[in-house]
Amino acid sequence: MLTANLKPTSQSPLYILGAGAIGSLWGAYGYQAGADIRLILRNQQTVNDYQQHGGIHLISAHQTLVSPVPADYPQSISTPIQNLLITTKAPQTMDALSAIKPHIAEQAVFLLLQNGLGIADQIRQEFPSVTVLQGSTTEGCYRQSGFEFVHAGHGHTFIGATGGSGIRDFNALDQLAASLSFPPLNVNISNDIDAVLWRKLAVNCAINPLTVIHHCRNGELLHKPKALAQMRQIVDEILAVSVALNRTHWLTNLHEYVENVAKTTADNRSSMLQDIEAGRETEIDAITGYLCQLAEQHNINVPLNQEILAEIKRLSREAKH
Ligand code: KPL
Repeated sequence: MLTANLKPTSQSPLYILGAGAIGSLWGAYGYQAGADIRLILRNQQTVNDYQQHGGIHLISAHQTLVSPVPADYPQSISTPIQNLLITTKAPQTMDALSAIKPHIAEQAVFLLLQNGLGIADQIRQEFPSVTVLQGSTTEGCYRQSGFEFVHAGHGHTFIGATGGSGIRDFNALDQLAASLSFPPLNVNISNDIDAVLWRKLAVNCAINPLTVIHHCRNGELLHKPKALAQMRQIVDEILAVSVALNRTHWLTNLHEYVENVAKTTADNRSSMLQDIEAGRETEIDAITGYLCQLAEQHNINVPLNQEILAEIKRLSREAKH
């Protein structure tokens, strides 16, 4: 049962772990809406740099918002963390959480908003008394530099309780969605968040690594015959895994869905392409790696996804040198 409310109040602020594009988007609009928000940055030096910069600068079509959202680093947190929005990249999540572990309230509520799957289960194992909710967003936002972000396109955000969370209290979820809908952001609840997350996984498996391999923007994948054929094979392999998992009702028109995301985000450089170009670790393990692991457990062949997993790991090692 969901007992706590992930609602920013003066007694329990909304902490945001991971001040990348999505965390900063919620931080900036939440601050503008008057919510009590605190960013958790990596260390004291990052907080100093952030304060010198004057906060988050969020550029959109109409304006540049400057939001001096209060920021902490793990050792400076002074109130127990009851409400936590986690927007770190998947591979950094467990380390970031372990740095703030002493401050996490026993009955805290976490909302995980990131690409990839598999992290929620790791969090539940490490923090068994915490309620872990999950979400998926198609808000388009990217980092221009340091603490400057561009809100490039409006999208949809769904949150919900996954099958594994055991939560049934949809009223509390509704309130939570409303309390995170800082204008112009719009958060809705999904009664089938597992399906939303699985479809997003398919999008990320079929688009992100291929933009790295073909070194192109999302939309260009549709105009390169080899890339388009690979996209379709990746989705076919996901369909085979879904059938083995009995998740066929999640998959209506999956090919069209994935291709449509490539079309509507045509000018985007995928997050994985940006990670590789910046020499950062990618989310491949939580995306294609997660799929390959499930496939192995169910004896399903996913040769192209396996090949792509190995290739991205190789390119990622190369990019770091
Ligand atoms: O989620 C994305 C990402 O880049 O991580 C997509 C939907 C592919 C948009 O670029």
